[in-house]
Amino acid sequence: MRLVIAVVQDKDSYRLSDRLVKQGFRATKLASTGGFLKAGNTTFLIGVEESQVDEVLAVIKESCQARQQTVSPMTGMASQGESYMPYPVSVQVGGATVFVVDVAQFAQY
Ligand code: 2BA
Repeated sequence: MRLVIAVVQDKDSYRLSDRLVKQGFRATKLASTGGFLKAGNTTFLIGVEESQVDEVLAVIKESCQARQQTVSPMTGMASQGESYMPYPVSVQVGGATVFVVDVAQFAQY
């Protein structure tokens, strides 16, 4: 078994969870926060058989889009005492950031 962990933008989370359910995949959504932008995002935990990983990755890929996001000087980089950025910086936020990990054991009680 594999655990697919996908960090996606909040804007894409409804579409992704809808498609996962329609295609018969089980998933858990966690509210999360990006370390860099300090903005909310959504982390999906999706437990699947190894043979289903590619299908899940395809659903994630088609449900999530990359967007440009502007980091203002007082958020992200400058808010924690890091070097001051006097002007807004534009960064591209995925798509989705995906990890696929081996599951040593799976149980439901
Ligand atoms: P954030 O950490 O808020 O990062 C948002 C975007 O800011 C990133 O988009 C990237 O374009 C940029 N960025 C992040 N750290 C940077 C840095 N040190 N210098 C310059 N630019 C930086 P994505 O790479 O698409 O990441 C989107 C979100 O996925 C991240 O939000 C974070 O929540 C998660 N993520 C990305 N890589 C990760 C990793 N290796 N481990 C855990 N979570 C990760």
